[in-house]
Amino acid sequence: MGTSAATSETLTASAGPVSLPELYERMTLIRAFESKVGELYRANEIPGFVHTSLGQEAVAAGVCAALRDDDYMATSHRGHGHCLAKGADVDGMMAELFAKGSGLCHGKGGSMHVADPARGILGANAIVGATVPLAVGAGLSSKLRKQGRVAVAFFGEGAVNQGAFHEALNLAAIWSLPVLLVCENNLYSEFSDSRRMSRVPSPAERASGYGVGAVKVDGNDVAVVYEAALAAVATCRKGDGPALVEAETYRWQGHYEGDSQPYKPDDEAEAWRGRDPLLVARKRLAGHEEELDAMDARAREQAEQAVERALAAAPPDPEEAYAHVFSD
Ligand SMILES: Cc1ncc(C[n+]2csc(CCOP(=O)(O)OP(=O)(O)O)c2C)c(N)n1
Ligand SMILES: [Mg+2]
Repeated sequence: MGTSAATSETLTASAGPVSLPELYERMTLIRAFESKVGELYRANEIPGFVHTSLGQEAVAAGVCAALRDDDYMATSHRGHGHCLAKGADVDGMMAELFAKGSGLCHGKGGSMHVADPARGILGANAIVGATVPLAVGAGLSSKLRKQGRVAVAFFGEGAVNQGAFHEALNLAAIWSLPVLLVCENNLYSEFSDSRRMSRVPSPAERASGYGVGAVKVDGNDVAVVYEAALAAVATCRKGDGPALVEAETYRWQGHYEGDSQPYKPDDEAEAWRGRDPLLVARKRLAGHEEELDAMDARAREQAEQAVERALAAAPPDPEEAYAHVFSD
């Protein structure tokens, strides 16, 4: 596991079954999907709140590529990319955001509550820090049933100041659960600079207090994230979990779509745009520009079509207001 050693050659040859072009394809799909979502939200076409992860695509793509289809994943309010990377249907996701009956949750969840149990997606969740106990519960179930499934929790650096994170991490540690904690450190928690919220600058350092191994990686380099995730998932699968990966990244947009971000220094966003995860991957894949351009075009087309289908779809049937709401 390293922070800079991987190249497209070593990745294709040795890092794992998913190639760098495939990782790029997953990132460009997330980019296209969320760019479209942002545009439509600003045009008042999408109800509720929308939090995009533009600029953070490498974390979702790199981590989820290291997972099996039946592994569990829990995500936060900023979870579109994680769900798409874990295999959620693009049309079903888009329709869900538009609150249509054809949505993955029949239009009753929306952006912050997308779930797809068939793909191990336990759900997006707006309660900061809550993904960690959810994944720990799923990891415990996998361990007791001897299923070999790993449970991943995505959360932001703001969540590591929540009690739920610490309690759940401690339980996962003493029970050696197959749980991978992925902290997307994008520097901001709502409208505040997270670097002023703790004397401990790095969320990864918190893990050592619980006897849990952690790595901090460049979260804008999908090759690096993927390698770190493969190693951490292998640790969990072997029964030596949990593990924590801190991915250093940056959210390009505000906390939610519409936030004008007066709290960010002027030059910071520009500097991070120079580290655009798609550009970082393109540099590794120099010589394959045509192929990558075609992937970008296909992703944009897929997002466009998903929007058209969502707009044409019917809202949930009022007769079904109480269906899909409670579990048995
Ligand atoms: C328990 C709880 N406390 C507060 C909030 C309000 N809130 C929503 S998002 C957020 C910040 C989250 O920051 P971070 O964990 O870094 O995630 P990011 O938004 O950067 O992805 C807060 C405080 C909440 N939703 N849940
Ligand atoms: Mg954050």
